[in-house]
Amino acid sequence: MNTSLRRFSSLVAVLALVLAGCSDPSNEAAESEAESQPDAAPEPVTWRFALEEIEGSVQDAYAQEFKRRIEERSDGGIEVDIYPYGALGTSSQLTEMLQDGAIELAFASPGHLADAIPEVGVFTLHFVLSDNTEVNRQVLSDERVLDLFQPLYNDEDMQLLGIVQEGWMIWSGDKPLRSPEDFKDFRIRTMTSPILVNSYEAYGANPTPTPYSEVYSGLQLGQIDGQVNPIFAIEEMSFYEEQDYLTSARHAQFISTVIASQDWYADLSDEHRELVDSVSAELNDWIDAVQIQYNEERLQKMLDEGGTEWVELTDAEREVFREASLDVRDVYIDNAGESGKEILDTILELVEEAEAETEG
Ligand code: 6CS
Repeated sequence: MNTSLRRFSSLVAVLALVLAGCSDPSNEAAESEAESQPDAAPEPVTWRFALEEIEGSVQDAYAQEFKRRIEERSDGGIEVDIYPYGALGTSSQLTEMLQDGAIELAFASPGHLADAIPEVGVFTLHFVLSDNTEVNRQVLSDERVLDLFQPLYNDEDMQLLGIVQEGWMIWSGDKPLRSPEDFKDFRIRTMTSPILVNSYEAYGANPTPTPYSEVYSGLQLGQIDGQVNPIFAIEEMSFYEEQDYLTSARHAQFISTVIASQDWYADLSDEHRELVDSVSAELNDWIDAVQIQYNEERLQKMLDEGGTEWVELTDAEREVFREASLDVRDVYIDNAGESGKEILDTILELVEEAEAETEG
């Protein structure tokens, strides 16, 4: 997006925040007010945290726990306001607002963010991470991975705070999707980054990148045949109501990243910056347990309701998809260049090491 358009959308966002009646949008304002009235109890500073998902989602659970820990440990000095999906804009708009300093914290999923940072497209490739959640946690928290990504986020005025897994990506459709033949001409909705289109074209599908908010109507109106998301999202966004089958290939985890405005993060006091760092590090393990629970419970809920069938691919069926997915790694490297290749190689190496350790 060009600069004037970005400024315009940020202005609209700031207006939305003011109209929403949020407290003083500026940390500086709150801090200087406290200085000028030494006897008054200092006003808490407000940190705004925008989500790409609705209330009750995995991102919401993360943000609520982030808020609880930050507010408790700052002893009333900080208030975290959470904006669920729909309050401020689409995923890409949230990222732009954060880059312009209109919000302090947000989730940014690679499925949308790879437009701005092609290297994060690595998390949208299939069969790169392990099919073991524990192994993935170890890899995603590894300093080597974070150090490779941090300068790329900084170049885009963002600070990367953590990489979060939200559950296995599940294919929902009007039929089981057991082989690339089943995907032939299948109109599957993907997130908006172009690399996802390549992933599904490799299976013979007809991918349609669309914002999250338009998926349900797309299914309802028959504009798409299916979509791909973790179980909790398929349930809470009601996608399953329009679909007969859920197919699990364990081909990828839904990955999101937790980001802060880089200027805001750099201007924090040492104490507040350490608080942000420690709470986000703690929440990596915490959210893994929560997402597993959410995904299990919501699958049960959908199956109990009836009308949705669960299909689990065999190892042999998965292998056919794995082989079909491999050429897309070259497309990723063409887009993301040397730094993208280094990231892909590092992740593959770390997954192999961690899997060997786990099996050992
Ligand atoms: O499919 C999407 O676009 C969205 N899915 C999830 C689970 N979270 C955010 C993302 O935008």
